[in-house]
Amino acid sequence: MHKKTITLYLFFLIITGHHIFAQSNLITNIPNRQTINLNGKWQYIIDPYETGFYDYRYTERPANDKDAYWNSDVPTNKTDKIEHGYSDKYTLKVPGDWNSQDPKFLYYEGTVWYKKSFDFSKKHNGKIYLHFGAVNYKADVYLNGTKLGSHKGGFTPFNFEVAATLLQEKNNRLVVKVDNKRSKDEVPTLNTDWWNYGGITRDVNLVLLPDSYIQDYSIQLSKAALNTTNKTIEGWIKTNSSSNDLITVEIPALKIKEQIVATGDSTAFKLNVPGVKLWSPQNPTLYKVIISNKNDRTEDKIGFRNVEVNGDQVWLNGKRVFFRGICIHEEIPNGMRRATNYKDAVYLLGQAKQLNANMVRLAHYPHNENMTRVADSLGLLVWSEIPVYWTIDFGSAEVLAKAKTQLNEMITRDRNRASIIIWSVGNETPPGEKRLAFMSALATNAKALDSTRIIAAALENFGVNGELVVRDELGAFTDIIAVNQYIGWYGGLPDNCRKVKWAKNAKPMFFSETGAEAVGKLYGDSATRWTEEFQEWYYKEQVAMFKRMPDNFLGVSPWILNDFRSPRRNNPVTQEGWNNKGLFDQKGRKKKAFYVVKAYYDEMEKKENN
Ligand code: GCB
Repeated sequence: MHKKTITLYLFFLIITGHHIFAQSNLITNIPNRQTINLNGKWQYIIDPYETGFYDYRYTERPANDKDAYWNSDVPTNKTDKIEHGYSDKYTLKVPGDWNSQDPKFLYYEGTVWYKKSFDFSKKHNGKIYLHFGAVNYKADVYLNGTKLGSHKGGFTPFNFEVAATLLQEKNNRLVVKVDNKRSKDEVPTLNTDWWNYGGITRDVNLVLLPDSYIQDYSIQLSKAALNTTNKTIEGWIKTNSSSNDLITVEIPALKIKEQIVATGDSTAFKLNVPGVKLWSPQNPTLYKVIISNKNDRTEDKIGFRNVEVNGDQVWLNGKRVFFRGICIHEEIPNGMRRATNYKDAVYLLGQAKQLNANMVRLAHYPHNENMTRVADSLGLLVWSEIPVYWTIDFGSAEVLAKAKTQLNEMITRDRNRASIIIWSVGNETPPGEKRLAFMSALATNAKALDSTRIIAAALENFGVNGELVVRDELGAFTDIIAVNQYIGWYGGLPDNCRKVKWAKNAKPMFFSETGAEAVGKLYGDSATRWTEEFQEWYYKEQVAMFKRMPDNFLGVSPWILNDFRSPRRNNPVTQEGWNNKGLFDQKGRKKKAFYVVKAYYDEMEKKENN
């Protein structure tokens, strides 16, 4: 790069916070686009030594190396020696993790090559993208031997443009090298309390678009709208080109049909919507919104609501809201697998509804898009988080860039989901100077990407100073003080809650976690750890403490909805690879503690309605 260009480029990086790997062309609203779905059975090769990628000197194989696993495995003549092959003997379901699909994958961390053959009718005039909902963790993608690109980050979407000339009518060979090895300088890092499910865990689609198309948009209720009788919505539309496009925004139920002249690749607009019904947990009204230009048309369902921090409270649509929350991992315990599809989302969020929750914390990474879309339609408020968890390498600029990329991809995918009210930049990161610089940069970046939502991080540091105070400096950069506390599980017994008095601080205060383990159907007296009675006691003491919280108490999201898999949990009697803090057990049965939390939530709901 020319020196001046480099300077300009670095300046661009600094002012925008974007990293070189950030996807500038991420296409949103994929579920409602014209697509060719590539889910289903994919052939695979398990490759722990990465033989398909490196030769015996551990040098990356050249593009046309016949031993590279992205190249054809079909011999052209009988003397050919080919030492790899894709076969119907070895297939994996996409979307899905590999761990749950064959016992040999249970603990596997490394490379698996996926291959899908597909036909493509060449009738499409326009642009073609290959879109992945997510691949954990690194994906190298090859089509008919040509590398389309790579992506890192196990929980966010990415897409590559596919030249029409690369596609053939029959038997296209799509190969993805998936590597889920953990690494010190990735996000998350080596250390987590969840299963490192590998694979193409979300949908794969070819997206067919015209040459000039609607790439992305933001449509929200205007911040000021609540104080006026004349409500407005505002936002922007991003097309793939900056040509003078005429864009139409329609909301049929509100009798809105407005034309907007595009003024660049991102065009702002504002519309009066006097009769708009606001989205809320009680009435999760969604409107059909159609955005089109001469050639493209995309339809979405969007809710309009306002969320704000008002002093030491959170307000939703101008009224105080209390979070009756619950934390959720993207996992179906009964199948010991990643949750992937619409049915899974309905199941998990249905469990949250049974608890009478109005809020879910999707821990500790962005969940699949079904979750946030179903949350929209069920009226569940959502906390969405990037996997900046525990001991990330806070001193590294590259790691910060990776975290920012994931933040950007999370927000880009989901900024039109009314359910999402909180972007979280991380969980239980240990205080220190480098960490504060890292985490505050993320919080600032999140605000810059979306100033309409609450920015949070789950903190954990509190100490006694007469009263319990949260001592984390990161709290100065977040809109609420969210803290994980396990008083009565980690250290002491549940009645320790009685000795505690939490100090009031100037911001809304949320317990982003609290929990205790219980083995489903293990009964005993409440003083015996691991029994359902112990967990029940824990929650009784916690609830009594909640009721004594200062009046800036915003609510709680207990840890956790379901028992979940974790390789850190090795008690051979009570854990065996499970973290059993669920309110539902491994088989989906309600534990006794479920009813304690539910009763509290029923009471809080009644209070809110009075
Ligand atoms: C926490 C973590 C969560 C763990 C949980 C536990 O504080 O945020 O990821 O799984 O505690 O069970 O210890």
